[in-house]
Amino acid sequence: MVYIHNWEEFLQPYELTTSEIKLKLEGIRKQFKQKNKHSPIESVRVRVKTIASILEKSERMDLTLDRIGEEMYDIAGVRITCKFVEDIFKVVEMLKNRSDIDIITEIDYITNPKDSGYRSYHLHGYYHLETIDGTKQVLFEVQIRTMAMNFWASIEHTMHYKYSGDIPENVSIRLIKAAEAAYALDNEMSQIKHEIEEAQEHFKNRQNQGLLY
Ligand code: 0O2
Repeated sequence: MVYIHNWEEFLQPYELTTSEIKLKLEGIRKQFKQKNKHSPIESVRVRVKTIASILEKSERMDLTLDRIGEEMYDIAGVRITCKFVEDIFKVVEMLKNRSDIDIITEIDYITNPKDSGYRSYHLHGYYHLETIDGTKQVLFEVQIRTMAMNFWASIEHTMHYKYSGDIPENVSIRLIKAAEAAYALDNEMSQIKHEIEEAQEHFKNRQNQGLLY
């Protein structure tokens, strides 16, 4: 059992990390809006794992205190939702190119969904947190998904609690089908967006050629 003498002190870097990342990502969204451009980031939610959950996971992973900071990558969690699937990959590139973050792992559950039907893009990385004792590398996880994927994941997560992790087979099958339906909706929305953009481009070109008034 991991013993932490001062939880407030232990959790503070994670609290600061999530707050700073949220502020910065929301700043990016505002910049896109100010320029009248589509923002790949629709919303940002953050959470720091509860003490009970950290203790439960450290038991399960058989972690000692010194290894928690190195191996428990989701104490600081960031969830970014996007309107379109293609936005997810833009956000991944944006995060990889930041100088205040080092990405160490990426898991693409969009191209390779989990057996449950779960889709999302996960990144694990270190955030360079400025503290009074210098820069601290704080491990964090970011989950990037569309609004439809997020809707599905939140319902499925609730089901896990309802059935204490043992979802009946018929419900699991319906959830897998629902995940496919959500993905089909995502693809349809991307297609519609693409067609609207093409029509707008065509209209602009005709206007520039003086064919439209
Ligand atoms: P919460 O409450 O969202 O934090 P582990 O982190 O060890 O439990 P693992 O296998 O190391 O799990 O990582 P994985 O599978 O990438 O899962 C990490 C997180 O992704 C989960 O955290 C969920 O948030 C989400 N996730 C993964 N698979 C599913 C799924 O099938 N359904 C839903 N709804 N979410 C999923 P936690 O700690 O499980 O939950």
